[in-house]
Parts: sequence; structure tokens; C-alpha cells
Amino acid sequence: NAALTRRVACPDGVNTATNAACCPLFAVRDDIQQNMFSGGQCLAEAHESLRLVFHDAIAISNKAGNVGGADGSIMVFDTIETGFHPNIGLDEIINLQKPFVAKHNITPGDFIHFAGAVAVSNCPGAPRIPFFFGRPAPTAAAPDGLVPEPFHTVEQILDRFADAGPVGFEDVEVVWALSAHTVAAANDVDPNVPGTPFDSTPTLFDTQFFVETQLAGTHFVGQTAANGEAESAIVGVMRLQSDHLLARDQRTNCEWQSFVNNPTKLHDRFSDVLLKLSLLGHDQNTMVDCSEVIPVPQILTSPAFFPPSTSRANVEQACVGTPFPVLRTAPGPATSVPPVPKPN
Ligand code: HEB
Repeated sequence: NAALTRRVACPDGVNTATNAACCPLFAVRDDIQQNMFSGGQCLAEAHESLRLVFHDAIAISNKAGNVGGADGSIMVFDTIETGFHPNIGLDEIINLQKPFVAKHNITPGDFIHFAGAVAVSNCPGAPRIPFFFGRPAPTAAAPDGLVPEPFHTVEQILDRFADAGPVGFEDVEVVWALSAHTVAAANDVDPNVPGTPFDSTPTLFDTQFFVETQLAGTHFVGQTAANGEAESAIVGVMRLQSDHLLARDQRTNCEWQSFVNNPTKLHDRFSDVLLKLSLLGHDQNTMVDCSEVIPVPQILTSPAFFPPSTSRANVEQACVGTPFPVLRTAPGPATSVPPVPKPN
């Protein structure tokens, strides 16, 4: 009820906030939108900022007493953590982000998780991710071995997520979190083909990732199979082995298929799970809700589709009991999906 919410005028003379503590975030937002995300775009910088959220947050273990998590340790102890194999390539986005952290007097943890929410908002079709403010500076580097790899088994991946934090993540929540691969590409899985996206629409937060990972694979993107790569159905698109297996495993296949052409579910579940990731290691009740600072994403109305020259006949049906949703095939001959441009 807007009438009951008292708003304070921020010292910037432009913005108002429900909590004065959120006021400094407007300037951070405007600066990164202009100078880090090239005018609020959903390109490589945004994708890598979202990946950084995951790799910072997931490095917490119930077995080891739940220290760390979404604390910014990946930036403060970057010389250690970017040396871990699954964190390959994250040095670039960390180096891009560091000057903004220094300039705005914000903790690295708050910055990484704020920038991730802003990054998602730049992708048309995305949900508006809530942001809670108040992470202290990290105290130590995360240990190695906590970030999943594309060559891990489904068992290893589900176990790792279940161990992340006091309550961990359920199998279905792993699927929800992987919606992120709809705005994603690989630079280092096969270094010969950098910027290769995981679906045909890497700048849109749509459900194509869930459609395209279910199609029968026909080829590897490069000359040979890379470690952790599965065969892809679309030229120019890479399929991770982990995504391929999660789309087919009986513990996760029906949840995977349930996102096909279901943007409402995609919104609800992805915002829940990304918020949960961003709070790992913290008590939400001691933090300030600054969600109002996150931009409102552009709405997408176009339905999911089979990529040109593919159809239901190419679906490797995995979910028993629920048929694959009926989709139209995009017109024209098979096309080659171009790489996502790299940050300058
Ligand atoms: Fe991710 C990317 C894996 C989950 C987000 N991934 C990625 C890659 C890989 C992965 C390998 C590529 C890298 C390079 O560059 O090469 N993941 C993975 C795994 C998992 C995952 C294994 C578990 C299953 N992710 C995830 C999550 C998230 C993410 C959960 C969030 C939320 N990723 C991501 C992104 C990206 C990725 C965004 C993109 C980046 C760029 O583009 O750069």
C-alpha cells in the first residue's frame, strides 16, 4: 500500500527510497549501467557478472560449517580463487568490477550481488531480482572444490548444491538456478571458439535454453569434444555435458521441461533461487531490502520455438508422463548463431 509507505528524499536530490540506507545505490546503479554494462545491455559483461554471483555464492559448505558464501571473497582473494579450475576466466570481470567497488565505498560482496541483479535486469524477459544490502567484508578465501564443473555427474552436482548452506538446495532448485544459462556463453570450455552461447538467444532471458538442450545433439562446436561438452543441436551453440545430463536425469528432467514456454514460472523460480544464492552465509533479517533500486526489465511476449529446421521429432523426450509442449518451428533454413561479443 503506497499510501502507508513513507519515502525519504535521498541526498542526491533526485531519488527517493523506502530506507535511507539504499540511497547510495542509485549512483552505483547509474554508473555501472553506463560504464560497465555499455548502457544497460545484456552482453558479455552482464553475463559474466551473473556467473560471478554464482561462483562467489556457492563456495559455502554445510560440511565445513557454512563459512563464506555470498561474501565477495572471490574478488578480495582473487589471486587464490580465480586460480581454481572452475573459476577460469572470471579474472576479467573481477578486474572490470574492482574500480567501481573502490569508487563507491561498497563492500565487494554487496557490489557483486548488486551488479548481478542489475545485470539480469538488462536482459529482456528477465524477472526483477530482489536485492538485500549489508554484506560485511569477507574474512578468507573460499576453499577449492566447491564450484561445480560441466564434467561433473548429476550426482556430484546435486550433492554439491544440497551441501551449500545450512538448508542447501533441492534438486528442483538446481534446475531453477540453471535458467541463468539462457543468458550465457562459454569462453574457456573450448578456447578455440570463445563466446559460444548456450542457446540461440543469449541476450534474451527466455526459455529457449530449456527447449534447445532437450534436442538430440548432432555435433560439437569446435573440431573435437572439449572436457564437459556434449553434442549440440544448433550450429554456433554449445551444450554443456552437465546441462545435457540434468535435462535427461529422472531427478530433474520433468522440472527442466516444465520451464519450456513458461516465462511466468521462469520469473518466479529464478528470482527466488538467485535471491537465495545471494544471501548464502548471511541473515536476511539483518539486511536492508533495496530491491527498489534494481531496474524493471523489459517484458518479452514472443513464445518459445523450435529453432529453424528442428521440430518435435528432434526432442529427446526424457520426462515420463508429461508430453513436450507444442511449439512452432521458427521459419527459414538452419542458421548459425553468432558468438556473444566480448567486453572491450
Ligand atoms: Fe554456469 C557459464 C558451468 C550453474 C551462470 N557455466 C558457464 C560455463 C560453464 C558453466 C562451464 C562457461 C564458462 C566459460 O567461460 O568457459 N554452470 C556450470 C555448471 C553449473 C552452472 C557446471 C552447475 C550445474 N551457471 C550456473 C548457475 C548460474 C550460472 C547456477 C547462475 C545462477 N554460467 C552462468 C553464466 C554463464 C555461465 C551467466 C555465462 C558467462 C559468460 O557468458 O561469460
